[in-house]
Amino acid sequence: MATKFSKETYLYWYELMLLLRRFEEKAGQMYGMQKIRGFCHLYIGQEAVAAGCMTATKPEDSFITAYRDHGLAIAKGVSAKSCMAELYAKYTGCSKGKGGSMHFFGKDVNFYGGHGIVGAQIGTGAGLAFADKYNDTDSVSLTFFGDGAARQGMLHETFNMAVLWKLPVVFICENNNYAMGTSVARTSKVVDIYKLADAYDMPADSVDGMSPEAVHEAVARAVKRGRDGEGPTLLEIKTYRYKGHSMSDPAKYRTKEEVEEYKEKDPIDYVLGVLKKNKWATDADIQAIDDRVHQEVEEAVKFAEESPLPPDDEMYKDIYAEEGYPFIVD
Ligand SMILES: Cc1ncc(C[n+]2csc(CCOP(=O)(O)OP(=O)(O)O)c2C)c(N)n1
Repeated sequence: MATKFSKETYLYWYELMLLLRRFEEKAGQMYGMQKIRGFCHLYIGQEAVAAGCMTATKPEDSFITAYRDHGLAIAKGVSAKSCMAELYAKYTGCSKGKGGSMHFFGKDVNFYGGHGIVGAQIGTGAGLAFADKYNDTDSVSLTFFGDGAARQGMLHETFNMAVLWKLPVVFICENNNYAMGTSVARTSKVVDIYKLADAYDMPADSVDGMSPEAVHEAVARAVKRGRDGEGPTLLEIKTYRYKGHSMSDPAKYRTKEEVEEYKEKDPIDYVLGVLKKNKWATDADIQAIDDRVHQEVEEAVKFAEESPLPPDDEMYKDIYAEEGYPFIVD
């Protein structure tokens, strides 16, 4: 079987996507047991986006996304342990237990969140790219958002400035067909989101988000434009979430057949098929990967269970960047 990528790349994709899937399945299970509370938006089904973006970028490149952030955070290198602890609101979490599911963060690995206001991170992502350009680094900002966020004013203002200033940013719309229960077609007459770039004279592409290969190729092209000083690109990556919008979504706005149709194209099954057809992994090799992933997730749960809650005085920390602000003296 002819493949575009190496054995090592497919093995990496398989293990990464399996880790994201198993982490989230476990998170869903723990949510059902009320170990995890509050908001929780699962990424299951969208893993090929994270996989393709990882192999097409360098560790120095930054990622910033919305609240459906577990997959991208773990892919970028925020540990499964600190992510699970964050879901449990524990002090050892990646945001000290104060952010929860929607606010994962890992500055040391250039993961800049985790944002709950739909569309807000689009401007911040362009800001990261501005900093890269200003500091004359070689890095690019990957700024992710959903199809619902594509209808926000923030996107349009940011696209305009990013093109004008030739910022090294790749705007990635993870189009999973729905914004909560609202389909793309119900939010605008323009259903091909990549076409929004035309208004700003920005290059754009529509990408198969169930294929890590297609994601890698499109992101690599866009990242190269950013590094070469040619400015931003918009990628509309067509993907699908198998689960509801959040944990409390009966998903009545779509049919079971539609969900099954996408599961047929599951990226983890696909990559496993490539590994098997090329005899790049024996059953024992696959089992070893599955065991490793299982162990990492189990250790993450144990770590979260055994970690302490944040101390009370933590409530007043990390609110303002400047010590003592807003300088109220009594
Ligand atoms: C400014 C703003 N308006 C509304 C909401 C409520 N809200 C939370 S998620 C969501 C849907 C966004 O969907 P999309 O951008 O497609 O992302 P997806 O959930 O598909 O990943 C909405 C409207 C919000 N958080 N922020």
